[in-house]
Amino acid sequence: MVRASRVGGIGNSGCLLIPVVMAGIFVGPSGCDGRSSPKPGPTAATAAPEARHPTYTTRAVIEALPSADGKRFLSMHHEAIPDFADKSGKVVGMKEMVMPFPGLAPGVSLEGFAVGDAVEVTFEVRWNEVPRTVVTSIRKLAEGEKPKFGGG
Ligand SMILES: [Cu+2]
Repeated sequence: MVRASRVGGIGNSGCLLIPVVMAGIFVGPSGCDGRSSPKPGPTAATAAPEARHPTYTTRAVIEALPSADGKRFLSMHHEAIPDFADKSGKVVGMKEMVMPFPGLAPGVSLEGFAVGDAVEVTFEVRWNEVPRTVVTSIRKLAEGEKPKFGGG
């Protein structure tokens, strides 16, 4: 595999730092010493590792089970999640909605579950991973226990 190294030579040089000498600030000679530039995104370095995978428990109704070919995910209508935080960690809440849950943690089985089942589900949100949403536990609600939808 040949890379077109002549095209866009600046972008391929691996060092995009422009000398700042003209600013009169001495920053040292090694402006490009192999430190990888930080990825764009939240300041994850300040967050505790476990805080990057926040976990939520909510009640839901199964709308669809994953298809065998993997093309369709588990889909559930979940209750509002008032403490849901966005990628930056800010609590923004999540309304009730039908939402796909593409990830299942190891050991989590959907055997015995059916469309229409009312469940309690716990899931992790892994903002920088695929799948982003991973179910870590799911259980059927007892007879008579129902998720609350529509502000009811
Ligand atoms: Cu949702």
